[in-house]
Amino acid sequence: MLRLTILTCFLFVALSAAVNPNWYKNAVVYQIYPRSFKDSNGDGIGDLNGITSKLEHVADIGADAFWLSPIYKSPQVDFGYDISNFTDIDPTYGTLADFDRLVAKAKSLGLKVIMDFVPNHSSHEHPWFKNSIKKIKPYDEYYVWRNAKYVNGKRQPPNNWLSNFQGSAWEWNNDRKQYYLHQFAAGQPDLNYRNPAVREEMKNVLTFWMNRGVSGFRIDAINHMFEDSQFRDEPSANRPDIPKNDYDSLVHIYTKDLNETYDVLKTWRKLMDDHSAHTNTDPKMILTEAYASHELTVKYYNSGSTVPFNFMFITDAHNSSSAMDFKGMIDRWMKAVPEGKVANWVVGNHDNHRVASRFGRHRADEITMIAMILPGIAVIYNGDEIGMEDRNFTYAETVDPAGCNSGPARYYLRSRDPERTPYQWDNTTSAGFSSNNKTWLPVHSNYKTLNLKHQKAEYYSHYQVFKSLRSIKRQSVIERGELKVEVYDKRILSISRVLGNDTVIVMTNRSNKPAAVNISSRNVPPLLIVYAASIGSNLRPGTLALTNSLLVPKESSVLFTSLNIYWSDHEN
Ligand SMILES: *[C@@H]1O[C@H](CO)[C@@H](O)[C@H](O)[C@H]1NC(C)=O
Ligand SMILES: *[C@@H]1O[C@H](CO)[C@@H](O)[C@H](O)[C@H]1NC(C)=O
Ligand SMILES: *[C@@H]1O[C@H](CO)[C@@H](O)[C@H](O)[C@H]1NC(C)=O
Ligand SMILES: *[C@@H]1O[C@H](CO)[C@@H](O)[C@H](O)[C@H]1NC(C)=O
Ligand SMILES: *[C@@H]1O[C@H](CO)[C@@H](O)[C@H](O)[C@H]1NC(C)=O
Ligand SMILES: *[C@@H]1O[C@H](CO)[C@@H](O)[C@H](O)[C@H]1NC(C)=O
Ligand SMILES: *[C@@H]1O[C@H](CO)[C@@H](O)[C@H](O)[C@H]1NC(C)=O
Ligand SMILES: *[C@@H]1O[C@H](CO)[C@@H](O)[C@H](O)[C@H]1NC(C)=O
Ligand SMILES: *[C@H]1O[C@H](CO)[C@@H](O)[C@H](O)[C@H]1NC(C)=O
Ligand SMILES: *[C@H]1O[C@H](CO)[C@@H](O)[C@H](O)[C@H]1NC(C)=O
Repeated sequence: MLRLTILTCFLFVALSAAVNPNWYKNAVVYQIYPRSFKDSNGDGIGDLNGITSKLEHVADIGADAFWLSPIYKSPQVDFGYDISNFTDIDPTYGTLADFDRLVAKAKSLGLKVIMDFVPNHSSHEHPWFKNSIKKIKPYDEYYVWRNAKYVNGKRQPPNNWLSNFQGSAWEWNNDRKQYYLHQFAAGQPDLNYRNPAVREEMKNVLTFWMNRGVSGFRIDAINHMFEDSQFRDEPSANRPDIPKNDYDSLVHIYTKDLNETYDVLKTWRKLMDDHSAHTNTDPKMILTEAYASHELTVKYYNSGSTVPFNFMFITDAHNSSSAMDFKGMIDRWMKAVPEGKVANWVVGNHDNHRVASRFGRHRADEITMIAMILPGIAVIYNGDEIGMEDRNFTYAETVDPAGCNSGPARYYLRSRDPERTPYQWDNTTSAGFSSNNKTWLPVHSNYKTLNLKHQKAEYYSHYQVFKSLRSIKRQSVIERGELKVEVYDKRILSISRVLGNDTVIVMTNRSNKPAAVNISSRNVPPLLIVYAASIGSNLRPGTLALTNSLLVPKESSVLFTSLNIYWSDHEN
């Protein structure tokens, strides 16, 4: 008896330590925006202990991993994307000990932690930059310094490059008597990746966090890492409609997507693979952010990225996209994913308007539905699982530098505050986000009815839809089934997955009229069942549907499955 127990224990340990090389292939990755997730100390700003206290929710909605927007030490010029110490936690969010507790709890819930990594620049308050200004070795060449150009005796930046946050990308430093490059805020000097010492420093940063239990990195704006070594002027985009100092007024051929980026990424992939091999842990996930062309995005796959973010549903799809447009986009992506790699579908993030606001409230679940039944990884922004919406901001309320720097006439085109408001947990003070009634960004006024607690109590809500989508994503038909993307009646987008007798179909009505589709001549069972439907469609889960007249209510989406799938999911 004792021997059996020992044997069982041994087996259990052996099993739990087993590496799962495929863990990410059908994963849901959840983005947490720490400032807005949960405030534990009443200062009105979210923090690590707040996140730790809410990890049960992340596990409940079935995330496999979550990525944290930056929590590093930072003067918060760009809310944490300006880092003054890459191996420390900002006191606003907590301490390294808090971080260790967060990782331990995540592990106990089976969740992997992914850190945001902001390699292109540091804060101007980083000791490296302070030493670089004074030309103290080895820091003198840690940043991109250039001499001024003098035109008619007047000091000018070395070239015409523009910052993503408007205006010249060069800032004069009066101590060093040179300009430094900043592709974002002036408080975010770009690191010089042509310097091997900088590349080594950044590898040490990655190792520091992996040793603390981190399972991967989301690499911010990776395509801005290198600039032209000859510092040539960028050509005009010929856009008379936008101001001359707007980032979009130039074509960024010398400051974006340079080939050297891919080589650095390969060295990071190797570093992470070696770490996993030494520690006998699951492969690390690398997510890369690059608002780049389709072809370039795909190049990141071959340089070690697990998830070169597919922003198709953010940048290409919009409210008025037709069923045919959707089919075109999805087919193009599926074709581009290299053999052996997995597709990914980003529903939303902290830099873009919320999905419920981009597509309209009644379509809040549509993109998630599509993302969850397509093959590969779904990336979800916190709050989208309950259909949170953008909040309107006045210029005076705006705090995002991208908005503030654009001025009162244009701030709303650039500001990312609307999608960053605090998470709506319940209907108490500040939506349960904070005990403080004043929060760093105001809570959306709709929180009394739009909140997690309310939706959990409802029979049918965005939360319930999300849960059922997560549940179906675990089925092998989603993991391995054949994919077909079709258009019926010019208006209905149909995405189906078939594996043996298992059938899953999402039908989405891209028009404003209801439609009945007859797909009985296709290779599908004659009888399907409604598994989930858009909130507001009045279609109840469990309703039977004949394949020869599938009703898709106006402006909504329905997820049908074969009966065997439905029953296998509902029997317990
Ligand atoms: C960053 O913070 C760590 C604490 O984790 C500290 O030991 C280190 O000296 C700091 N590094 C710099 C460059 O300030
Ligand atoms: C970048 O690499 C590709 C091949 O991978 C090559 O065709 C191209 O010319 C390179 N671009 C530059 C500017 O070197
Ligand atoms: C999307 O289009 C529908 C009409 O089809 C409209 O009612 C709705 O307001 C639009 N939503 C957004 C966010 O533009
Ligand atoms: C937000 O502002 C836009 C543009 O001014 C307006 O159309 C919209 O109705 C506003 N929404 C809310 C919820 O106030
Ligand atoms: C807040 O929600 C609770 C249920 O969670 C409900 O009983 C109560 O009436 C709500 N209060 C308001 C003001 O909406
Ligand atoms: C916030 O709380 C303070 C103190 O309880 C109170 O005086 C104030 O009116 C409240 N403000 C709002 C907007 O609820
Ligand atoms: C499909 O269903 C039929 C009838 O129920 C059954 O005979 C067959 O074995 C099933 N096929 C698979 C691949 O499960
Ligand atoms: C559906 O299509 C099939 C095959 O084309 C046809 O036989 C059937 O009559 C159609 N059913 C309806 C209700 O239109
Ligand atoms: C540089 O920083 C900006 C602003 O935070 C960010 O958007 C961009 O992606 C970063 N680039 C790299 C290569 O990290
Ligand atoms: C799509 O929605 C429109 C209006 O919202 C409706 O008229 C049309 O019948 C719907 N199509 C289907 C197939 O349900």
